[in-house]
Amino acid sequence: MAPGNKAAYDLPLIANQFAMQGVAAATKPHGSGYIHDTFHVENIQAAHPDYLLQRVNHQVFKNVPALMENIQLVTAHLRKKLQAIPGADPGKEVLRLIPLKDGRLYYQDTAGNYWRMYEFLPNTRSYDIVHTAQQAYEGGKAFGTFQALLADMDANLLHETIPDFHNIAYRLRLFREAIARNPLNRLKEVSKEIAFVEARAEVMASILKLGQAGELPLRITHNDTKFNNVLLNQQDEAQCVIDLDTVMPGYVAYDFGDAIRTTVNTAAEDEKELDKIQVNMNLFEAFTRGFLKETAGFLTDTEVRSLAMGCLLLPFIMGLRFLTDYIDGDTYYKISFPEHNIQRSRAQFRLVQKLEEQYEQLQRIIQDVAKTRK
Ligand code: GN1
Ligand code: MG
Repeated sequence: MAPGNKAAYDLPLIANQFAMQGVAAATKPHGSGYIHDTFHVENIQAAHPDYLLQRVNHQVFKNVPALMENIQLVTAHLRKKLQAIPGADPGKEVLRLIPLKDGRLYYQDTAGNYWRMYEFLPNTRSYDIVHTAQQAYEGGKAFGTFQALLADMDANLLHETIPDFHNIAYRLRLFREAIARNPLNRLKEVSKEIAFVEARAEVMASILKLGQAGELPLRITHNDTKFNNVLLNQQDEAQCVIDLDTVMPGYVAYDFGDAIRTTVNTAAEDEKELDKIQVNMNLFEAFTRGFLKETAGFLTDTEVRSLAMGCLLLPFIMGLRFLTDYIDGDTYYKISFPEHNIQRSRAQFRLVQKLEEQYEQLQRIIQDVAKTRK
């Protein structure tokens, strides 16, 4: 059965393994993630919260126990930090894992699927496309705060849930291996995209090189800062950063760049009509203001200078991964139609081009905002 199809699983039985309060009424598919299957569990008893039940994709996250340990550690750290901030509300601002009745962090069903549960955060919403400067600013603040709150966490405690996740040299190697295999004979359709990648392979390695040379500190980063991974409240104020699966050591430009990729794009991540893809510079400035408000105090000058490059690298790396998956026969991302991955890739590469045209401007805005914040 298709993943995401709720008929595929005995959801009431699975939900019942967890130490949830109240009584599960109904479950329905939730969200727009490309990796896991997520269900909203409604509670019959209004006094108790709703829940999110997730089937973890263990093809992608090969060590689920390690992944769950990370999430436990990160949420505990965030909760502790928020408790010390006057006015903060840890109950709303950090994800809460619901353990099994026996205390373990995940349930494994008879088919070998891994399941976990979170408390559902009511009256929140996420945006696949950002519309207002306020939303962008709040998103920047949320991811900046996330970065700041984790700055004193011991990175050695964390497992690397997907090694080399944003390592461009690794991604290029997988891409070239897929080209050599060409299992579905799709290369002939993607020659332009391959040329696009090769023309930029060198320059896109600049953040990695700076890091390897010791000029960029490794920090604990989120690594999946798609804008829809921050929940805003009804007033469009940032409330909670979600999707903590890839929290691990990384460079700050990765988080900034992935968030910008999904904030400034006037069209969908997988837009078919490429001319609809434009860069909204007002949203860029607003996100940057929010992000640097929380982080400029501790980022190094080299890190601040690397942020603009992150804005090119992250859409490039996503386009590259979509393209690789297309060549490989769509084994990684969920797709809704056969050309979905190549359409996603083309949309991301168009966004790279648009951001390249604005590079000087991005850099100038970042520098101006950083100056007023330091
Ligand atoms: C995946 O599952 P989701 O949608 O949060 C992917 C990210 C990509 C994103 C592209 C573990 O995230 O790296 O940026 O799709 N996550 C993983 O939209 O590969
Ligand atoms: Mg994710």
